[in-house]
Amino acid sequence: MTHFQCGRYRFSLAQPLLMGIVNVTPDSFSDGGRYFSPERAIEHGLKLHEEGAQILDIGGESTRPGSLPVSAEQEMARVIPVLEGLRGAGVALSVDTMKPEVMRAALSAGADMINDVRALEAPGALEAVAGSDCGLCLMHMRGMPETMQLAPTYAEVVAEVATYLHRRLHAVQTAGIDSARLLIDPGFGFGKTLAHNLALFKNLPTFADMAPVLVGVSRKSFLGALTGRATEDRLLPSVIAAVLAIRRGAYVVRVHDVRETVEAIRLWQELEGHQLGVQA
Ligand code: 9MG
Repeated sequence: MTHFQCGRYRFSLAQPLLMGIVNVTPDSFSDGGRYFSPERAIEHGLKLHEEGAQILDIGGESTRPGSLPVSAEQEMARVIPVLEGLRGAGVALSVDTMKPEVMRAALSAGADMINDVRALEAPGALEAVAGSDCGLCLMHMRGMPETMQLAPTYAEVVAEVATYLHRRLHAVQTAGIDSARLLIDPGFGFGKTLAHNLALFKNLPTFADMAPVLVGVSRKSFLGALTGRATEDRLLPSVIAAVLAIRRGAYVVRVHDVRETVEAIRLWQELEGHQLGVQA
């Protein structure tokens, strides 16, 4: 495979991509709900695009540990105006949702990609996306956001996550979806302890051998556990982790701080002459 098919866009797999986070939730994880109004979210998305994001990930339901679900209507009311406002901006638009109704509405409003932390497991999700050419991210999550961090356990985390993602890739391809549309994601922080996250990070090349990989570690609590830094003070750990993820084979990094991450990736590529997928 040479490219990632993502709605109106066809991205080469030869260079990593930056996905900028546009949360449209009142309690959102690390930006304190600062972009909750559609106008502010659109402005923020335009800024992230100018800074170098090739994809914007718009989310109307928090997936932070302990968060409660919202209705499909509420989620659509948050996401669709932002999607419409950014549609002409020349950037690929992803919608972060687990709900088939929201997927359908988002695709009708022009979304290029669906980022599903449930890997299209909800009844009707596969059917909602099958007829389009949108990009898809299939993420591993153990449990659901409300309870996933209570006591996550695995006998062998890397093998279990890899087996799950293999199964989901198979199910999605069996439904007739072209593999050029698919990304996989081990789901850092989604039902994982610090030790699980570290094992998954170390083994990113295993996942990169299966399909192009998306990694989301930006400002996450496991970076706080490793550095002692509070959420608002995790820029440096987030940027370093993004560069290391790419170095270990990640294709897309999902980040809050696009400008700094772009700079760090460029510097790393200049200094080491590394291309995508090359490890130490
Ligand atoms: C929505 N969301 C929050 N964190 C994420 C992550 O790590 N990966 C993906 N695909 N989505 C995420």
